[in-house]
Amino acid sequence: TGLRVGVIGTGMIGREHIRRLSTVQAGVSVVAVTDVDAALAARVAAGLGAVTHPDGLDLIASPRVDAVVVCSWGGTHEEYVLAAIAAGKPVFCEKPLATSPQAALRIVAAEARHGGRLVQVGYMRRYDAAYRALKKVLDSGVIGAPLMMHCAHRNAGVPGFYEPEYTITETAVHEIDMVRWMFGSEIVAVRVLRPRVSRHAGELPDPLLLVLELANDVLVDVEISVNVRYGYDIRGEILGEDGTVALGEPGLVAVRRDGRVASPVPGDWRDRFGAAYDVELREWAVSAAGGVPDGPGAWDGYAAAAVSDAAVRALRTGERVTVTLAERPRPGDERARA
Ligand code: NAD
Ligand code: ISE
Repeated sequence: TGLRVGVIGTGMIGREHIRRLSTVQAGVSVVAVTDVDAALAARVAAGLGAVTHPDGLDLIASPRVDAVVVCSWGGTHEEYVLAAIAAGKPVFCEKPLATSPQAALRIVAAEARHGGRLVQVGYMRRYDAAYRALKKVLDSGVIGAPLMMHCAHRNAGVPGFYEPEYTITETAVHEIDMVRWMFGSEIVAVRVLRPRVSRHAGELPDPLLLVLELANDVLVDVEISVNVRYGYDIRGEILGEDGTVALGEPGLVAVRRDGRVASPVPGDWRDRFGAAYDVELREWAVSAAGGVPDGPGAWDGYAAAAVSDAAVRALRTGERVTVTLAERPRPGDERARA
C-alpha cells in the first residue's frame, strides 16, 4: 500500500498538501487526519476515506501511520515533531519549525539523539524552479562574487488572526531561510526599519524593511508588505561584481491590447508556489519511504527561528540585533544526550 501518511491540521495548507499527496505522488496515501476543529477533520477524512484521530499525539502513535505531516499552527509544531521523533517516524513540518529558538533546538537535540534525520521543514522556495535557476546562475560564477540581494515579499492580504509579529515569524521567515540556502552563509545580524504605515495595514506594522547581514558580508534587504491588494508578488535580485540575476516575471503569458501589456500576478502562495510544493512533497515522500531527507532540516528550522527571534527584537526596539547560533550537535553526539 506504499507510504501511509497522517496529517495534523486540515486548514488551508493542510488540505493543499493532502490533495497533492493523494493525487500528485504515486505510492502515497493519506490514511489519517486530525484537527482541533473536529467537524472540519471529519469532512476532510470522509472525502479521502481516511480515519480521524482525537489529537495529533494519537495520530502519531497509530501503527497505521508511517510518516507524519504537520500543518497546524506554529505554536503546536514542537510537540508533534518531538513525538514523531520519539516514535521514529519521518515528519514533514510546515514552517516555522517552532516558535522560539529554544524549542527548535530541543528538536535538533532530539533528532541528534535519534541518530539520523527524520525532520524536514516546509521551506518550499528551495524547490521553486525560479529560485533554483537563480541559485544556479549565482553558483556558476557568471555574475561574479555576490555583494547584495534585494527581495520583496508581498501578500495581497492576510487572515484576521495574523498578529503583528507574523510579518517576521510567518512571512519574512521564508527569506530568512532562502538567503541562508542561496548564499550558504549564516545571518549574523538583523535590523528592521519601519516606513510610513500603509492605510491598508490595520493594526499591523506594514510595510517593513529588513536588513540581513550575512557572515560572508553579503547584505540583503527584504521588503515585507502584507496588504498590497494587487496580488502575491515575490521578488529577488542579486547584485554581483560582474552582473545581476533576478527572478523573472511569474506570469507565463502577456496580453497586448489597447496599447497595454498585461500579465497575470498570482493571487496567493498557492498560485505562486503550487509547483514548488508538488516537488517538495514528492521528494519528501520518496525519502520518507526509505531514503534520507535532503531538504531543509531541523537545523535549518532552528537557524531560521534564531534569526526570526532576533528580527522580532529588532522590530520592537529599532536596534541592530546580532544572532549567535548554538553549537550544532552531530548525530548521536553525547552533548545531545543531556
Ligand atoms: P489554517 O488556520 O488555515 O490551518 C491550520 C489548521 O490547524 C486549522 O484548521 C486549525 O484548526 C488546526 N489546528 C491548530 N492547532 C491544532 C492542533 N493542536 N492540532 C490539530 N489541528 C490544529 O492555517 P494555514 O495557513 O494552513 O497554516 C498552517 C501552517 O502552515 C502554519 O504553520 C503556516 O505558517 C504554514 N503555512 C506555510 C505556507 C508556505 O508557504 N510554506 C503557506 C501557508 C501556511
Ligand atoms: C504564509 O503562512 C506563508 O507561508 C506564505 O508563504 C507567506 O507568503 C505568508 O505571508 C504567510 O502568512
